[in-house]
Amino acid sequence: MKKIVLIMGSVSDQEIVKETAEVLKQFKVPFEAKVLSAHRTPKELVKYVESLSPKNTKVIVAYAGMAAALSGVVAAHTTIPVIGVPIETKSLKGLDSLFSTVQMPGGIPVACMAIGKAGAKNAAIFALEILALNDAKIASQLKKYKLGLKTAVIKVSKVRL
Ligand code: RP5
Repeated sequence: MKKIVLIMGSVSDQEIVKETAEVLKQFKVPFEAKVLSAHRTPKELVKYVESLSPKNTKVIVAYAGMAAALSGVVAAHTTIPVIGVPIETKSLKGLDSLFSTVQMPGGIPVACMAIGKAGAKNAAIFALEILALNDAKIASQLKKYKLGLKTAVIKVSKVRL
């Protein structure tokens, strides 16, 4: 079983999930991705989440749109940290997904990221930051990554208008 597991509510979420996958590939950290829905395959979802052991899997990232119950249901069935990524929707621009993901009752936390691509990218970084607590190689990769972000801003900091 991989250290990071990505669960999306629908195959239609995969373009956003790819944003997480790209970062994890860049860091050469293996992951497993699954499509399982809180509403359409509830029993299969719970069976899968309960099969994950905290000894092996350190972070779960869940992606869902609309009445996005996925991350909450995942968190209800495990003690592995759960990161939620709200998927942007046509009707409510992802506010529906955001509120469904972020407004968890006390005791069942979900670390909710931003809506859409930025959230998916940050889910990867946040998951890596969790792994880095016990992995010096990932910690050093993250340091370099953040230094790269800083350098990119400094390069363009003198703007002639
Ligand atoms: C959610 O409903 C999924 O996570 C997806 O974002 C949304 C729409 O799913 P599809 O109708 O495209 O399968 O459960």
